[in-house]
Amino acid sequence: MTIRTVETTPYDDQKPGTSGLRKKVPVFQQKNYAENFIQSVFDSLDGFSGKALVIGGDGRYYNREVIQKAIAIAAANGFGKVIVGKGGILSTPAASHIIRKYMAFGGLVLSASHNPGGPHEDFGIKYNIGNGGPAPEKITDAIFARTKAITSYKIADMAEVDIDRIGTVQAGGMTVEVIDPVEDYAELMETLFDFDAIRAMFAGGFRMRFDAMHAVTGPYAKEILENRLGAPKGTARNFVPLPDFGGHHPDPNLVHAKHLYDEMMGPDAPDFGAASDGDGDRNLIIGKGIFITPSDSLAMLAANARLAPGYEAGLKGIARSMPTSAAADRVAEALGVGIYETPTGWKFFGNLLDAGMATICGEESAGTGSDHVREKDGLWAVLLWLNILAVRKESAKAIAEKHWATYGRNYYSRHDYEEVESDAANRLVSELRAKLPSLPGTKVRGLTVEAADDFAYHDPVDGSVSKNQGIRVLFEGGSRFVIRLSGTGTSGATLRLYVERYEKDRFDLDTQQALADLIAAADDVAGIRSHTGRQKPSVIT
Ligand code: G16
Repeated sequence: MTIRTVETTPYDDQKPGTSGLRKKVPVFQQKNYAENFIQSVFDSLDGFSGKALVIGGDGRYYNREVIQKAIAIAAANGFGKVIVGKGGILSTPAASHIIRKYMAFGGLVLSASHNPGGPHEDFGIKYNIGNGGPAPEKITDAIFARTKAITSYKIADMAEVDIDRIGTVQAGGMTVEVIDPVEDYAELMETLFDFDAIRAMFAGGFRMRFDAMHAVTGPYAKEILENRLGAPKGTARNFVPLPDFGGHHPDPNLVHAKHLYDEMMGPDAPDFGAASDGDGDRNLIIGKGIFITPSDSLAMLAANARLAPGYEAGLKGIARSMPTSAAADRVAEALGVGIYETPTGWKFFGNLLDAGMATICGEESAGTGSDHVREKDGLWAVLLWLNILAVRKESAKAIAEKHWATYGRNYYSRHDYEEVESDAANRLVSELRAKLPSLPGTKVRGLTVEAADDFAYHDPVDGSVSKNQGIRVLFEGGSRFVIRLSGTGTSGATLRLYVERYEKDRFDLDTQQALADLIAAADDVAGIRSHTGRQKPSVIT
């Protein structure tokens, strides 16, 4: 086997964001762009010689090409084995599980998550470490530094590997094993949930709709929901993964999964509706007649987790990202377990999970998961809900209403201003940051500011500090708004405004009306409309 060393020039825009490097496909198609990044990943790691690397993606456009490049670069760099999902497919949580189960050194996850796919849409590469989770900042910082200095990459001269045939072959001087992407993951789910109880619920006529949005969860949902749990054929919709997701955004929210929402609010709604995103780590939960926000879902899952066999022993703790509502905090308090507030990004949960400090984690951005893997997991959240519904024998709506009656309700919404001009967005943030010291004690729209800061996270496990993770303005009485710039977009800047208000007694208010004063206060304080030139957000969830 010949190894070629190819000279290259660095790109200056390969900084990994909230979740790996995400760019438009034509950017990735530039000469050596993917090669540079993959080599920079390997150059930032130590001790992988002879070890296994997992490679898989969400099947989006350009997935197959980059998988072949990654295999050849891994071979040239001395990996002993590559484990690839058949067809290049592995959902992000399944990739995390495979890394852990087969004790691989790490993995490359090729995905741009919920972003659209296609020749002019998004692609992404993320490196996950041996615990199965996204690389922590010290590794992503090293990768970025390397991308700016790289002068060559190594690649094996080898024929393309047939990734559509399950089995093991020798190629490029290493072992390449092509695996069924679903089997291991489905087995893991069977160890966590009461499949008999869920099967009995379906047998009793329970109706569910799962929208895979033509993305990676389709084959997982078909196998688990329909084949193993006996849900009627047709329960999983849009289950064939397509390279362009059928031309849609595979983003399970109220905008891109509006058809599901409308069905669930309609007169003949099924009992339960759910959807997952491009790479299978996000989830949308809609009961008959009720949308459950991701923040509420986290709290409700945590409060009821003991009903599932995998969590019978109780939770060690709960972790949520800072912009996620405090609904889970009240559950943690009632359970007498720790609650941890981390920056946005699943990578920040890794240490807490590894240290056994948290069992369940969640984010407002439709991500929920547990210590079974080190990624958020869309289908896991759906199965935990099904397990809870099967045991409690109540509707999702009844469960939500009882939850609020017990803990109170955190009205919550996120407003996204997408593709804002980057300079304008940065100006808004820096002006707001400069204002922070003068805000406490002032009154806006009848609300008194109690505290205002730029969130900094002190990791309780390794002591690392992550600064500037989102601006918080907290009002007396527990309401707040948070402003931060997204780290996952690929064009311009996306400004996110998160608003939250806690109510002890009123649970039937319209969310946007309940939050109207706070939304107006955020605009007064931050000048969102004047800076962005937008009169309203692009997406409200
Ligand atoms: C990624 C991260 C999440 C984060 C989300 C949104 O999710 O894994 O932790 O909450 O992005 O991040 P941002 O607000 O910076 O856009 P995914 O599903 O895109 O991989």
